[in-house]
Amino acid sequence: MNHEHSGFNSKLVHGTGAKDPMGSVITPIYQTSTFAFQNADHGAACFAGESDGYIYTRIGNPTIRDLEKTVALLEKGYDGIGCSSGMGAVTTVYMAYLGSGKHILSHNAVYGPSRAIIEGTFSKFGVESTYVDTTDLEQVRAAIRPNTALIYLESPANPTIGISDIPAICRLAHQHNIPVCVDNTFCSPYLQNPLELGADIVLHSLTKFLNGHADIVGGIIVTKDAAEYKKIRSMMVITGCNMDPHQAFLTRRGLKTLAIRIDRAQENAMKVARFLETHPKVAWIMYPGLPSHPQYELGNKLMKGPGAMMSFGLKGGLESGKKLMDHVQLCVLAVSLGGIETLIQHPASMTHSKLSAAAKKEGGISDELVRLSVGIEEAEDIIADLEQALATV
Ligand code: LCS
Repeated sequence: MNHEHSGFNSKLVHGTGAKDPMGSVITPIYQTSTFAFQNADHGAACFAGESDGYIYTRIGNPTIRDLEKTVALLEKGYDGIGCSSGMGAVTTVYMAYLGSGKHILSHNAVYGPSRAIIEGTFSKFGVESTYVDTTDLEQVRAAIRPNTALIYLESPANPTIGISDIPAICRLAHQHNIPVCVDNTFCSPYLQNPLELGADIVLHSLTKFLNGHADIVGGIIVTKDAAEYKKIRSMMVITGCNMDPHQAFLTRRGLKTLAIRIDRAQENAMKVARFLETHPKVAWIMYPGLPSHPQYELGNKLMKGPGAMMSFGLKGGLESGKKLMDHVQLCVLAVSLGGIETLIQHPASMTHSKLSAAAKKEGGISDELVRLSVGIEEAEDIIADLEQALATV
């Protein structure tokens, strides 16, 4: 059965509905680097794109294809491209659209390495860049240049949780024939579909919500149309940013419970956010489910739920934040996010530490900012843990 018109959970469980030739209910791990051709003509036809047979795992593999097609279905896109990691996906998109003399326009609070690789590496090959606060449409409008070749958004952004007006930015970009790519890692396709909101490309760090169990690193790109797909896929293949079949198998398994995990985690997150908002030691909090979030209305329009990510600052700044992080017992002091366990970390000294002091300042990645990824434990236990750790501050 084709699941194009099935509900979200049915798509998660059954994917494209393609049947395994051996009757295996779960798509098996095709742990092979290469595939035998039926004969010389078949081999030539596979390379010419005239047969859809498999050739070599860097180019394509049935376990990886199952994941790619399922995520494309969830993101309502043309097709998916699995990558070695989220950064593999980000870099593949950059490589496909940028080059000497071209310009990228992006948010000043994207995941640290997504900016650091542009300023530290792509700049060496003549790529220009501008980082603005894309939650302000006027800043985006003012930063577009004749050579802008890609607008790259992250919404909600890591780690400030700022929400950008994806439809308005896409309309503006398309007036200038500029493609828009959205990193949808913080939402997952369960909460937001950027392609439906007007974007041309969407990508994810699969390491986070889509796999959800903190046991793989992976990435994926989904495009709206065939031309973008071919362009990006050939870049992934030639740079060797491909997934591994075992990594794809685990991700496909984790993906089946995406919606029930997110439902549970965001229910917890709402309770944790309300607790932190009224705590006397908390100076500020950014969570899309709280009316105090500056883009609360916009978030409600673009996202089906507020998600499980939040950032906050304590009175007393960094020293207070360090005390909190050193005293949590149930929450784990670790980077990454979107897993079943609650994780706490300090972006300025951890995930975003490679950015210059100026870049951190303009992106609002202050020393006092602590980021929390709320898991699926009992909300009462998470709150009790934060409460006892806050008591030490
Ligand atoms: N995009 C976003 C929004 C991310 O948060 C990350 C990783 C990536 C891309 C890159 O994905 P990866 O290569 O790690 O699969 N974010 C991390 C974080 O906030 N803590 O640790 C990793």
